[in-house]
Amino acid sequence: MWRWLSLMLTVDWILPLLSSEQVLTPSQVQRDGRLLMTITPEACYRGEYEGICLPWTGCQPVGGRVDGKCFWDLGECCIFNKSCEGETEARVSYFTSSSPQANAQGSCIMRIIPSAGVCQLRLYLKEFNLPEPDATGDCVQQYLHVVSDATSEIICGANSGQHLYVEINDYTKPVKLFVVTVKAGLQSSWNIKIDQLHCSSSNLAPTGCLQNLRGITGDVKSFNYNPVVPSSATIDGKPGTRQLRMSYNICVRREPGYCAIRWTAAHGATHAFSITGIKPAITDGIALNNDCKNTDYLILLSANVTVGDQTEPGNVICGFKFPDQVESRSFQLGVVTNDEESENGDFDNRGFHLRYEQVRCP
Ligand SMILES: [Ca+2]
Repeated sequence: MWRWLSLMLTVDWILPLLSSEQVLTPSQVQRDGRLLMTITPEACYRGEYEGICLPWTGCQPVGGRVDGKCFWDLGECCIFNKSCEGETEARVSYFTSSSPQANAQGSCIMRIIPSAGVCQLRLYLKEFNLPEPDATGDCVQQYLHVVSDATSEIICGANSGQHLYVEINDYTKPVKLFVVTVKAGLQSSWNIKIDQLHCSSSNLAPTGCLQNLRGITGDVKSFNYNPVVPSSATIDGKPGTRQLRMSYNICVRREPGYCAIRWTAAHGATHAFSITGIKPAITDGIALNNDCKNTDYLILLSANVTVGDQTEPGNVICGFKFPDQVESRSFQLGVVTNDEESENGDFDNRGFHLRYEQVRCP
């Protein structure tokens, strides 16, 4: 309450938005609405959607949809839910496939206008069901293409529950989210929550981390991970890969008093880890270091790899079975899925589903 009151007392531009007697010019509404969305911290929740609590009449002029009252009925809960050709400046918004044009051939575009001082977007894929990549990991039928002034990422496949951070160098440049549809007749669906993260936010991911995990324990899946056989086939008829052809870093936020991370296969199953096919050097499915040349692999720096009762240093991990455990003093997991796979040595890659546990300092 005090926050809102102090805003009302100290910021005189809020008063026109609370008064129905004054008529605002469009530019005033635009400017004041933007300031409101930037500095008013109150969130409101309606079902599974997060909105921003704005003073009366503050929502519709800035392109939101009013969904009930908030803040002891002093404000209205404003939700920014957009689809193709949508644009928003809101701190929290959604990009969905609700438009009839969503699966039409061509591009369905959403533009995010960052507020002053925004350094990153966090995209949470609440729902994300697009076609799988082809047998080599390229997204060819339909994909999400995220473009900021600092980065560009392409994602396809089934990725509900995944997230990614988007770096922004210059907040005056919009970030564009395209869903590009190449093949007609798809029935894809998506609902992406977009959070604008201010440069001073404690929720920022470290620079260079596409994904950022929190908590002492947790798990992580590769994009489009699924333990069943991939649907795409290679030219010799073997199952292709599920992994997207992309290289990125997964970071874990280090909790106070913890010095390392222990990584294991998420459920001990055969298909919790398969990022490389059968190569001569890989007999039991586990391969490390130099045996991972010219293939896809994970990087865990300052790590010890344990298989059975043997523990040895290892930083590069590939194959189709994860070691019993890998303990790393780094809080980053590098994923390298490039185009250097050996011919005929790589197929039926289902990706990875790993569990991590932070290890207390000695
Ligand atoms: Ca592979």
